[in-house]
Amino acid sequence: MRTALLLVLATATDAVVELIIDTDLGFDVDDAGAIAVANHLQDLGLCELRGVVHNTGFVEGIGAVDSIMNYYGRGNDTRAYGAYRGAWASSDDAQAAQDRYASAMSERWPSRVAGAGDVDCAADAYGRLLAASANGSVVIASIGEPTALRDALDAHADLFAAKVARIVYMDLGYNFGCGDAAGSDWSPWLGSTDGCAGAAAYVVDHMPASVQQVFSPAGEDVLTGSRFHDGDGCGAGPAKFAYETWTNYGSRPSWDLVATYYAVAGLESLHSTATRGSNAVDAAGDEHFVADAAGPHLRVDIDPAHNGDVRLLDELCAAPCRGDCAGYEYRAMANCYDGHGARNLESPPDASAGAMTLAACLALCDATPACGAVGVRASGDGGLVDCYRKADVDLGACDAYSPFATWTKRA
Ligand SMILES: [Ca+2]
Repeated sequence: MRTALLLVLATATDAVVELIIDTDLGFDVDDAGAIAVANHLQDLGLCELRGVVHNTGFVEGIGAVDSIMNYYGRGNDTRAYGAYRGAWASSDDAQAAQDRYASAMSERWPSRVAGAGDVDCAADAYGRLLAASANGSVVIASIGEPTALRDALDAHADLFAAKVARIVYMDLGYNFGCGDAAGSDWSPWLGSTDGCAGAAAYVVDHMPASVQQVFSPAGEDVLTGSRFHDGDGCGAGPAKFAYETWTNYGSRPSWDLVATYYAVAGLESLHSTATRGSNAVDAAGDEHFVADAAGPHLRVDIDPAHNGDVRLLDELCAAPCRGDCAGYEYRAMANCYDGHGARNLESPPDASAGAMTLAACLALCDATPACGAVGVRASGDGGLVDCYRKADVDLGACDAYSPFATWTKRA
């Protein structure tokens, strides 16, 4: 029997996480998913995405970042961006290898950033973003090679010590080993490791002791993308486009989405456990983690029994929010209607209130006295949803595994 997946978002904590994402978007697609997830988490009131820094020599990478941010209504301040401008992954071959969806994305979804030259260099961007943040408030999701981090740490170690509470690295051989170069001077994917070699060891060794360093190898067995294609398909926008393009309508492990989710929702989210220890990183980027209750580092991973439940990330990418959804709780694949866990409020009862943004649909529910939830499904490919207001919702009695999702008002 197929088990219904009714997934609940992490409960909001008092502190809203001030998030910076440090990404190598382009070669792989999970960076696009991670930025979409962060935008959804901000829509839910769980974080403030202060900035995004791109960390390879792929010129168009930060423009694709801006396409995603624009889609979620957050692309209007290019000072929130930075881009690495050194040698790493900057050759013509490396540019081509990293343009798996980025330039096509920027053609379809507008970006005011044509390339790395339109934004500050990464170290300067870190300096400005950190200087503008409260002490001890910033969490960094490092989901690429730590080249920009190395440059920023070299220039602004004092700001890292003062402003950064935690950094969550998606580590392993691709990111810490400069595109799987494994200590050689050549990545099989991106060519010369000039500009990247030794960056991971430098960053881990030089990060101020006050910054909690967390290593997240998780996500290999959590697949993202299928929700875009199941049944009627869900969602819209540039992240969906990136997954469809990169995976050829398949799915892809969720390393960067998991690390970004941890950065916002904490290390016990996603059925995960953090182990304290000491992680020694050598010049090749190889890691040697030793569990130690008094160690300075944390390594976090998902309970393998729950990999399927972490499909939540897929749902976040598929459900277009784009606005303030903080007063509502998301239930994936729940379809509630007359006789099936809810009372329909539309007229006629099975009609839709119309196609609109999810935020507009929730606002419509707020303005309707009896409304306790909305059911939504993707409406066309413009990022809108068909909106159905509901009363008297009993989620346990709703149909599951449908193209609908239900957002219930928080108590
Ligand atoms: Ca990445």
